[in-house]
Amino acid sequence: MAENMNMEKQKAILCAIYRQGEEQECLVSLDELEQLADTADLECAARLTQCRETPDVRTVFGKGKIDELKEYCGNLSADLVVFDCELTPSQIRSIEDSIGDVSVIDRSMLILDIFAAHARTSEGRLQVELAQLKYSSPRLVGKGKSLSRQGGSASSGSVGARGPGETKLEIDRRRVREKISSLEQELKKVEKNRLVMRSQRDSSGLTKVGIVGYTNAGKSTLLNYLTGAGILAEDKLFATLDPTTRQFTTPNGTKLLLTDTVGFIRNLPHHLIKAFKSTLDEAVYSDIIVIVIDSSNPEFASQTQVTTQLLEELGASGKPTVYVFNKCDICADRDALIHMKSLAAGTGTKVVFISAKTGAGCDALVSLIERISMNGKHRVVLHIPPEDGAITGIIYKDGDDVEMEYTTEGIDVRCVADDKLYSRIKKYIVEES
Ligand SMILES: Nc1nc2c(ncn2[C@@H]2O[C@H](COP(=O)(O)OP(=O)(O)OP(=O)(O)O)[C@@H](O)[C@H]2O)c(=O)[nH]1
Ligand SMILES: [Mg+2]
Repeated sequence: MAENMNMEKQKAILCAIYRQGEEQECLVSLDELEQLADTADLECAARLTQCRETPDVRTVFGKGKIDELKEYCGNLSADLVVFDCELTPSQIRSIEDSIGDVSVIDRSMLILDIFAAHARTSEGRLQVELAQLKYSSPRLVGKGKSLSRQGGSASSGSVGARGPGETKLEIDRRRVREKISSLEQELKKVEKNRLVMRSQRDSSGLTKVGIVGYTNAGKSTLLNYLTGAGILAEDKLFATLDPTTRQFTTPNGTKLLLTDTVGFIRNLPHHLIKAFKSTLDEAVYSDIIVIVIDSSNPEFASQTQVTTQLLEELGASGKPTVYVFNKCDICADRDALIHMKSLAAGTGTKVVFISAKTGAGCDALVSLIERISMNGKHRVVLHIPPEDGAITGIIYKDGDDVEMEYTTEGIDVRCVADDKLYSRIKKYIVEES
């Protein structure tokens, strides 16, 4: 976030608990929390973990660990404590009371903060502001945290203080409720626009391709490579929040609509999924789903699982799907990739290896998408002698993308034909792709 570039970074302590035997998962999740913190321009000063079966109802950590956290906060002059698990408002208050003058937030609040900084469209901003009001504001009543910023605008302020609302902390519940319902109404209006745009896209008859995947997998880079969309693509989590759709014409002339969407992440809280339902629906309403996978990330298999599970929850499973193993230019673990490929083959999912950065493999991806979109149809070039001109009526009626050129030697036709039409026009075919 450029606005913080000249400011000293806030120091954060990352905290997590894990059950016996689940330390590894906990560390992976903490690595990701650190990446989230980095995206939010926080410096990770320390990590604290504790093995316990259930979180302490009041303070998540037990008494001894909380004292240790307090000591860390003092010694490291920490500004913020981020818990990887979801915290209740009262847990936040209790932890803050126990550790002194340091703000406490959870993973969801951190993600919301990043969303607030990255939302560009009015729909994105409304979604974030609403989610912040519903989720963060009851949690931001701890000490020292003002709700002084306009929610959704990333102009200034620090993490944990980046709350929604128009007045100070004292904003009363009634006003919050009013604000929520007015935002919901505004959002409904904006969502209507999205529905109109979607139905326009539906009526275009073009195949819709949803580019989905774990955050930072390279979705925007892929859309940029194919269409020159100029979307911000960077080594940060949730660089993209608002979906972008671009038309793309394959070398064979098939027109596709490609949509880049918000990335997925493990433990994405349900309220966030709900808040971003209308944007995530862009993927659900696609005809073909392209799942971009960062094959250079050691966690790519679990990330793919998170993605497919979320797609299932959103109701997008069962569509023709392509696994795109991206970043092959820097991928280290070829054995793991081969293993994934065989797993994918077992489910009937098509697999392509690419580098969206160098463009390697992208041609193969495009022709695969094209083949799926043709769904058994044939793109053909015909030459029809003048005496058989009557067949053009049938081609116009049953064919797609029909182009005809009349010459003295006959009629040159380009079209897309299903099996039935194909068998009738077979003898005129001069080229097929
Ligand atoms: N080496 C290499 N880097 C890549 C490739 N594709 C993307 N990247 C890099 O990976 C980072 C993330 O790329 P994005 O396109 O922003 O990823 P995204 O999936 O859109 O991420 P979010 O919008 O944050 O969910 C950027 O720094 C890209 O330059 C690739 O094929 N090879
Ligand atoms: Mg992106």
